[in-house]
Amino acid sequence: MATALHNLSDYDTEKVPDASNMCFGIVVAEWNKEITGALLNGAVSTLEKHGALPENIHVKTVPGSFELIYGARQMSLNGNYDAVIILGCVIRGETPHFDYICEGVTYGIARLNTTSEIPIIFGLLTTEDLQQAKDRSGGRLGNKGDECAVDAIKMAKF
Ligand code: RBF
Repeated sequence: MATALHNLSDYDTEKVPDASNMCFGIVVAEWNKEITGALLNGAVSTLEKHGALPENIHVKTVPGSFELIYGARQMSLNGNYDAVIILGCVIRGETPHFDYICEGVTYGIARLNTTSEIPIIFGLLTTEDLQQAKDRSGGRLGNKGDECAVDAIKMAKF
């Protein structure tokens, strides 16, 4: 999570491996589309900045964050990817759904990482309000999509 001391887009470019021979899957949730679209733009542009070819970045959409687990699993089984990134945004509402969805996705993606042959990178923003989500999707605290792209490249190399 971004803090006042950590900008999500701030990283040492020297320490990022070359991604020109890597292939990435990205699963993005349609809920809070304005935010997830900005996360996606950040992830794709950062992957490309480090050499990934546009034809080697495949994007699939799912309705909501809960479906990111299934989407990531399908992409991981596909066999064509070096890493998969999930991108979603859950904003706390007036219902307990926030906690259920956040816990469900966190557990589902964590579990997938123990069974999948490839790393699944966790790009789920869980915020109190829309402003916090904007701050972390290209606003004053950078872009979680950038961070996920860098992590995906590093983990693909790992
Ligand atoms: N999906 C999100 O990605 N972000 C949300 O903030 C979000 N809020 C939800 C709130 C409620 C009350 C419900 C029922 C669903 C919400 N979803 C949200 C959708 C959820 O991830 C999933 O797509 C649906 O529950 C269908 O499985």
